[in-house]
Amino acid sequence: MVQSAKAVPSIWCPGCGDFGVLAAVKKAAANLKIPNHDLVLVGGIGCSGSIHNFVEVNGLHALHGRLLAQAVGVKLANPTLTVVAAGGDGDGYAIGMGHFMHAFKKNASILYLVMNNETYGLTKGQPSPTSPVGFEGNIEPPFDAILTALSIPASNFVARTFSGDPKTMIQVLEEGLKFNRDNRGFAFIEDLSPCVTYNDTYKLWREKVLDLSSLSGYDPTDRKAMFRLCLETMESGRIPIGVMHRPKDAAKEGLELKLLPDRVGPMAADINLDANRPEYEKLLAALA
Ligand SMILES: Cc1ncc(C[n+]2csc(CCOP(=O)(O)OP(=O)(O)O)c2C)c(N)n1
Ligand code: SF4
Ligand SMILES: [Mg+2]
Repeated sequence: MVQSAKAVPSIWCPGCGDFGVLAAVKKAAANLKIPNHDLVLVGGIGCSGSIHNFVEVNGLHALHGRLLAQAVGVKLANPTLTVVAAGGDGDGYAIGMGHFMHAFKKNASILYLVMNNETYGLTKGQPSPTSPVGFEGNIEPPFDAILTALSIPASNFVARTFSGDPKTMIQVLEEGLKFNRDNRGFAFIEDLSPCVTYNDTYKLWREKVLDLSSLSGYDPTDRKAMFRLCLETMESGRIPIGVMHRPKDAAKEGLELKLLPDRVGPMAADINLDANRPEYEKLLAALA
């Protein structure tokens, strides 16, 4: 159920990286002057997925791993809304993996914000698809969402941020939201958001993150070069952060424009019976 509710006090552990994300979302929305009633947060299942309860906007608590389908539905119902889907690495990259891959191809102008803490925080610290080998008995190599995003040749915005660097997070979020509001398509931001209770990676990540924009040859419009740069950075033991893909041109590729060229979703469509009767008769005739 979509609800516009008063924010409630957060249930997160003190120091959780998700607080940085919450603050950055509020700040980016304020900087872009997005009215609260035009912003919809669709939360996944997990600690991170409760983010919509802590900010006074329209909120929807989705099914586990199905937040993208529900966020795309909200956008297509009313394309004037700014829609942010927000959840965890378990929600997005395990049960939600099928939807994750297709979201890049569908390319609806929504922002998907994954708070990656490399664990299932809410269920008390089991390994997730991004956990390193050895974490809580994990024997599988970790999955990298940025490399996956770069492997799909669609005109998306792709970036990774770190909760320990709020200034950059706000800038990147603003760019992603603007990308959506210009109907340019899907924006994916993975935030490295430590779970201080079950996997406190603040110190490690502070040492390991490397902002790719500081490197020579950095060009986020060149997908191939960025794939190589990310891979090489990871092979050198660092974690790449920054904007990893930004389409060269400003084409408006959002799914909502392809399906609703006049930008009127069902929410604002004229459902008056008489006005729609000729179209209805035409449909019936085509079926005869
Ligand atoms: C269908 C279903 N399967 C499993 C669960 C149990 N469950 C709740 S949250 C969660 C994973 C949470 O991990 P993540 O998405 O990384 O969020 P975090 O708590 O780390 O922010 C799981 C497996 C569930 N709620 N529903
Ligand atoms: S368990 Fe971890 S992810 Fe969940 S609120 Fe606490 S610190 Fe954050
Ligand atoms: Mg998690």
